[in-house]
Amino acid sequence: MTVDTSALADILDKAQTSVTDTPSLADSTTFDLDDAYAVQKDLVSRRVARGERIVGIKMGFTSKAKMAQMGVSEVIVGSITDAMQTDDGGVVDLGRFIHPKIEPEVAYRVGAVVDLHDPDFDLTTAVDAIAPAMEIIDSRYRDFRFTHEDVVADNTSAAGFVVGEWAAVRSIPDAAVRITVGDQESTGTTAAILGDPIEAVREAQRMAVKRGLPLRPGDIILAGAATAALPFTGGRATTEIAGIGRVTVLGRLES
Ligand code: OOG
Ligand code: MG
Repeated sequence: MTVDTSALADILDKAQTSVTDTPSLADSTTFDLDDAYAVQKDLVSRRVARGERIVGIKMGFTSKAKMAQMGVSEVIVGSITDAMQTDDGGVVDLGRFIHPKIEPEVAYRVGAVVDLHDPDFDLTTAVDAIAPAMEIIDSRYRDFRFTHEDVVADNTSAAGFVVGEWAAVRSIPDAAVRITVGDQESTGTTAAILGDPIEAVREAQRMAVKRGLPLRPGDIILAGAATAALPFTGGRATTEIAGIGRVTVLGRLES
């Protein structure tokens, strides 16, 4: 049976734009991973049709902390857009989200035109900058309950992000990571991200080729959270990553 991926994208798009959760699609529909990436592609193209610009990709479930928190154990990839970005130190309107969580990320920047289809090409040689970052995830699924296929279809819960100051790319295989939101905190190390976050760039290359996602000069790659995500109901969220610095965002309910 063929799956109506457009109808599934419709459900997720409405959930996002109306800020209302939806039950897991997998509860009522059988669809495989290729279908899920087709739904994601449709969903992202609706955002682009509304004027958003794709500014990079995000990796998910690159750490055991995240896999354990969400019960999904395979690396996933999604797209991030300019509308999801808040400047470092800026204010994000939490009214845009259903039940946002925030997590620490390492961001890499693509520094050159890349040929993803050249088998000898190595994306790690083409990233020119690194920065501390945070991602706001906002699963469109009720209670963040989803299958691997569900979360891929939902563009990997992508909803917001903030990137700190870019610095020349450097190796941070085991740097301390600390995120605080009000009086909550999560700590870990960048080693939790596939042993070294640069491995997430390698994985990003493999997934971008496999799923047909472009990478252009200036694009951002989020390597995936090193710690479990924290609920973000308001106040200041700050992430500090040893050796690359800190990044902050203020969450406020404005709408
Ligand atoms: C899915 C997104 C996972 C990460 O950094 O591992 C992710 C979710 O947890 O809802 O962004
Ligand atoms: Mg993330």
